Amino acid sequence: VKSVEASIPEPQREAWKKHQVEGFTDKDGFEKEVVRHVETTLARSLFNCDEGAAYSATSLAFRDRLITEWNRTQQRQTTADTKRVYYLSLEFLMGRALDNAMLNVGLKDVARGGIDDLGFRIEDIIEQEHDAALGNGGLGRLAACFLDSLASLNYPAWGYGLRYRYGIFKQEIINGYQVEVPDYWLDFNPWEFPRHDVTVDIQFYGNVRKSQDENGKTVAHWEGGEIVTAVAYDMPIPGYATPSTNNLRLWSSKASSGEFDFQKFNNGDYESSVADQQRAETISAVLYPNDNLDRGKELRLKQQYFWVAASLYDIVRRFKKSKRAWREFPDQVAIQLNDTHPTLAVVELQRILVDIEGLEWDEAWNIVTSTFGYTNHTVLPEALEKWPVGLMQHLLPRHLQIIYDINLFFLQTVEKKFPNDREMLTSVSIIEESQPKMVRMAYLAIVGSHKVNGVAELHSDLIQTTIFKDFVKIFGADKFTNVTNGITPRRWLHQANPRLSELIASKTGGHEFLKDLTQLNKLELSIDDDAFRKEWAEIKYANKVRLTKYIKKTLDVTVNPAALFDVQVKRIHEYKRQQLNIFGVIHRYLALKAMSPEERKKQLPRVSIFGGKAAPGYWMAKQIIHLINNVGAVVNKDPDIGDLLKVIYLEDYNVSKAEMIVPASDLSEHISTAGTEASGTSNMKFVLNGGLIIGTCDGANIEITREIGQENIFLFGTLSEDVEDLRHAHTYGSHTVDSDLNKVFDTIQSGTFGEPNDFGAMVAAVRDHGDFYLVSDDFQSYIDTQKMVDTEYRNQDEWVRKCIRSVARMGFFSSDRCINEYAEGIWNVEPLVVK
Ligand code: BZD
Repeated sequence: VKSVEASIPEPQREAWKKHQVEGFTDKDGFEKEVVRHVETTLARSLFNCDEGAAYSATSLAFRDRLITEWNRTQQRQTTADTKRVYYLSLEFLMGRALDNAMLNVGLKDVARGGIDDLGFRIEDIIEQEHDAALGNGGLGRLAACFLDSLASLNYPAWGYGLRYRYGIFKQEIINGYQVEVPDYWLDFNPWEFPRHDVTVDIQFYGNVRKSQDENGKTVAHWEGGEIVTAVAYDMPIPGYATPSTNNLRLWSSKASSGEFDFQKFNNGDYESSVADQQRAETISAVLYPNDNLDRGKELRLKQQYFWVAASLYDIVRRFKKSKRAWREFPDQVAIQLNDTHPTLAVVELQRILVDIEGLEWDEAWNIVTSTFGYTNHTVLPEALEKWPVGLMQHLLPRHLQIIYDINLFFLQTVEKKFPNDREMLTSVSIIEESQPKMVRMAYLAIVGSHKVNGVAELHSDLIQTTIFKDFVKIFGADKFTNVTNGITPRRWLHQANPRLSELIASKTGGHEFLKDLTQLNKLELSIDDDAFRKEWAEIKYANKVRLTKYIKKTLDVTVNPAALFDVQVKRIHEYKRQQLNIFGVIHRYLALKAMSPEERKKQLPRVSIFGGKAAPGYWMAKQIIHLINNVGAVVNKDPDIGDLLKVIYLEDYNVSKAEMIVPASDLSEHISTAGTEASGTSNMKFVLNGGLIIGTCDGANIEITREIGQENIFLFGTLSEDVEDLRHAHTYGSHTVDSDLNKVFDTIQSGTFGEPNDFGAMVAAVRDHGDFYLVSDDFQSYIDTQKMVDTEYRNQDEWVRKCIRSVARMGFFSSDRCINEYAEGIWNVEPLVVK
C-alpha cells in the first residue's frame, strides 16, 4: 500500500499531519469527548444530562473515532486501487450501533468506566438507542451480518441501500391483535453522515428518441420525464479488531433543484412546488413491509430504480477516476444482487455503457455479465418478482427496450442450442406472455450475472432442479452454486451473550474464536469439566432470568425461569408454520387438563414464547397472532395449569430484542414445511448461544445437523422430496386429519379461545382446503418429538453436554466463512491487508 500521506501536497503536509485527529484510547480521553459533545454538539448544560443525552454524546464520541478510521480506510483503498465489492440490498437490518461499535473498536471497557464516572450505567445507555430497522427479516439481517464480516476481514466493500424515513413498522398487540405504528427513527441518528455534496439526478418517465451518429450507428436518447435527486447518507461500518471501517451508503430522495422548480416558483406557484418536493421525498419514505410476497406496486419499482441508478452512477464515477479502459471494469468492480430487488442494475449498466459511453452492445454485455452475481433467497412462487411490461414502459421506457434486446439475444442463443424447442423458449423468456405481459426479474438476474447462488445446500439444489432448471441446461451447472448463509459471531455471541463469550474465551485460549469461529471446537476438550458445565448452565439460567423479568415488566405474566423455554421468533408466515406450534401448545394444554393433579405434578414446566410481525395485508398471519394471544389469555390464568404451561407473545420482535431472547432459549423452533425455508439464520444464532433446535429437514437445519450431529437436534416431519405427492394426495385423494389434531380443532371451534369460529379459516385451511403446508401430515411426529424433548430436558447434565457439543461444532456458520466463499468463488476479490 502506497503511503496515504503522499496524496497531500508537500507544502501543506506538515500542518495537516500535526493536527490529525487521533481518537481517544483511554477513559480520560473518552470522558473528555463525552463532556465536550454534551456541552457543545448537544448544547446541554452538564447538570441537565439525562440518559438520552448521555447516549447521544457517547455515540458521537464513538462516531468521531469511527470516522477517522473510515477516512483512512477509504484512502487506503483508493491508493491500493484494487477490486471492490458492492453489495446492493434494499434492506439492511442493522439494529443498534453503539454496543457493536464499542466492541469492534475494543473500547467497551474504557467506555464502561467512563460512563460509570459520569454517573450512568452502560447497559442503560445502550438501551436508549432506537434500532435501525431498515429490513423485514432474514434477508435484511443477512446483509447486515455480511457488512460486519466484510469489514472484519478487511475486504474493500461498500453496501448500497435506501435511507427509508420509516423502517419496518412497530408492532403493538392490542386485545390480541397486531396493530402497526410507524417507525420514525431519524429524530436523532448520530451514526449517519449526510453528504449533501454527493448527489445524483435520477430520471423517470419521458420517452426515447433514436438518431444516427456520424458512423451511421443508431443512438438512443432518453428524454423528458421528471428528475428526482438522490442524496447520499453514509454510515461507518467498523470491522472487529481491525482498523478497517467500511461504508454503507444509503440514498435519500428529494426534489431536484433544477429549472423546473424555479419556473414554478417564479410563477408564484409556491404550493405546487412544495407538493413536488413532497412527491419526490416519498420515494425513500417507507420500507415495504412484505417478506416473501411480491405486490407489484409502482412506488416500489420507483424505489428500486432510484436506488440502483444512484448507486451505479457512484460506482461508475469511482471507476472512471482510475482512468482505466472499460474492459477492466469487472477487474475493479464486483456487484452482488441481494435477491432480485436490484436487478434493474443489470439494465442500467448496459444503458450507461451503450447509450452514454458509446460501447458496442456485445462488449458492454460482456462487462455487465462479468460484473454481477445474483443471490436467490426463495423458491416460493408468490415471492418471485415480476413487473407489468406496461408499467416498465411508462416509468423506464429505455430500460424496457434494453430488456427486450437482452431477451432477444438470449433467446437466439437458446434457439441455437435447442433448435425448434418452442416450449423451452416460452419457459425461459424474460418476458412472460401473460395478460398483462410481465418482466420476470429472476430470469433477468440470471441472464445478467455470471454466478447465481442459493443460500443453503438444499435450497441451491432445489433452485437448480425446479424453478431454474432450464437455465442450468442452457448455461451449464457451473454458473449455479451454493453459499450457505452465516451469522456474525461478534453481534450474535460476543455482544448478545457476553458471559458466554468470556467463558468460551477462557476455554479456547482467548477471543480468537471471534475471528476464526472454527476454534470453538476446542470446547469439546472441556466437556467433562464439571465446573465448566456448571458455569455454562448458570449463564443460560441468568439469561432466562433476564427474559423472565422482561416478560413480567412488559406483559405482567410471571414465568418460572427453571421451566423449559421454547421459542419461535421470526416473521409470521404460513410456510414457517407458527400454526403448527400453537396447535401443539393447545394439544399440550388439553393433555394437562385431562390429567389428575398427581399426574400433573410429574410434568415438565414449559414456557412457549412467540414473537414476530405479520405483513399488514396478510390476513391469515394476523389470525395466527390472534390465536396465539387468545390461547395465552386462557392458559396463563388457568389455575389447574399454573407454571406447567405459559404462552407468551413478545411484542415488536426486532434485532435488539433478538439479542435478549436468543441467549435465553432452551429450545427454538424452525419448523417450516420441508423445501420452503431457503436457509434460516436464526437457527444458527440459537445453537451458537447454547440452545437446542426442534426442526424440519429444511434449509440450513440440514447442514446444522450434519455439523453438530443428529443426536443433538430434534428433527421431525416430511422430507422435501415427499411434499409434492402429499399435496397431490390432499387434493385428489381423501385427506383425513388425525384425531389429536381434530380435538385441537374442536376445542378452537367450541369457543374456548374466543368466539366460536373466530379461527374458522385457520382450521379450514388444514381440514378442508388441501392443507398446503402439511400441518396435518407433520402434527403427530411434531408432538412425539416434543415428548422426546421433555424427556431429554429432565436429564440436565446430558442436555448441557449436548449444548456444549453443538456450540463447539458451529464454526462453519460464521458469516466470515460465507464472505470468504463469495470473495473467492464469485467476486474474485482479496482483502486489503492493513499493516
Ligand atoms: O432470507 C429470507 C429467507 O426466507 C430465509 O430462509 C433466509 O435465511 C434469508 C437469508 O438468506 N428471505 C427474506 O427474509 N425475504 C424477505 O425479507 C423479503 C423482503 C422483501 C421482498 C421479498 C422477500
